[in-house]
Amino acid sequence: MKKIKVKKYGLELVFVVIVIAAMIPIVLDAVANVKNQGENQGTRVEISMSGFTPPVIRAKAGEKITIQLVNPDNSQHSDGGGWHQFASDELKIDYKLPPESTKTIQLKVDQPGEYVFYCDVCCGGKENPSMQGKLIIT
Ligand SMILES: [Cu+2]
Repeated sequence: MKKIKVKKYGLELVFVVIVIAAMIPIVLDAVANVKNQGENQGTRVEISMSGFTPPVIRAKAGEKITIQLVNPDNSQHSDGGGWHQFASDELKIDYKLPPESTKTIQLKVDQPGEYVFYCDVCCGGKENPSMQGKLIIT
């Protein structure tokens, strides 16, 4: 009789462990989100020899857009010396990033539409499709 009771308790324990294990990624994700919001680093955009990651940024018209530009390339790169750029003629912005640097910028775009941004200091410049990205304002 006692043995059966122990076995039942064991099954419940396994169930509880499974539920907790399933919740861990959800909780960690929520904690990470809160942390990111607190630091207000915005959308992370990496600019490297392979282009913009991600190449598309979406935002709402009239809202403050925070973008954290990250240039992971070092100055040993022969093409452009590791420098990259985040520029848009339509948005009238032109930021240049030294090798291995990070820069947080803020924008506000009132007019919905698609705005092309590019890097013109490496890899064939802005004519190279991979050195272009798009800011989509809805
Ligand atoms: Cu570049």
